[in-house]
Amino acid sequence: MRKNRLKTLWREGRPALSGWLSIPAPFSAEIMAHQGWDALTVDLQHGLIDYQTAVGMMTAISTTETVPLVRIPWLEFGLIMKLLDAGAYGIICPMVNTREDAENLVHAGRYPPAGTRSFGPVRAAIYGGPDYVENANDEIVLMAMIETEEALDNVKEIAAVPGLDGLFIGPNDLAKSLGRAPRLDTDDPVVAPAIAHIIETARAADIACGIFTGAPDYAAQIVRQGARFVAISSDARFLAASAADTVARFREASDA
Ligand code: 3PY
Ligand code: MG
Repeated sequence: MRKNRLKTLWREGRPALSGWLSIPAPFSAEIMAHQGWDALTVDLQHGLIDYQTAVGMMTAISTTETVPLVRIPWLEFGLIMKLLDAGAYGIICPMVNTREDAENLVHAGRYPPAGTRSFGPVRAAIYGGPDYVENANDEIVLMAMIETEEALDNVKEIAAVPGLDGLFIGPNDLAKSLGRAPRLDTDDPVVAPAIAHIIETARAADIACGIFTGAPDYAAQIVRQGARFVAISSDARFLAASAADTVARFREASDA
């Protein structure tokens, strides 16, 4: 089976860098896949992407060595199965609040005896290789999002669930849940220590910790703090920022 580069990086103690895809298009996914990210996360929660488009986007990503990941909309067994069958090499699951939620994520994402994933890797075996089914439980990455006060209270129990590869912090939802303003790359006196606590809890449980960030400087800082998976910005944000900058520079130059 094709190796999961995230697992290789983590074994070597190195961080993995993910891009984030919100635009529902295989071509924009292909452009992003050719920019050198370790992984790309297809966002089916807040991105504008449905299942069929996600399949085309993962096919586009697989023109490169970039690892295709998906964030699912919610903890839903059927959709996890279908996205893994379509070749996702990792699942990021929002709103994992309890040990039971994390156990359900593992059940959905692993073949028996570790879980209850149903057999049928239609595209996954083409992307991953003919020995996909024998090795999928070892290569597929499952990450639980910690983004509520309840999850924060239960984070040690969640991190201890066998078969879970990592935690992924949603800083906006976490801030909202803690009664603070949602913000990326935050230095909020309540949220920043909570983020540090989650990273430390993952480290103590010997699993990876990731976080969604807005900019490379903060992402590098949070890696120095111990994070092993950082997503930076998104395709839609890059497009908007670059277009806005070009328009502004033209206006400035033509007015001068
Ligand atoms: C959050 O900030 O809540 C997220 O889910 C980021 O992806
Ligand atoms: Mg969130």
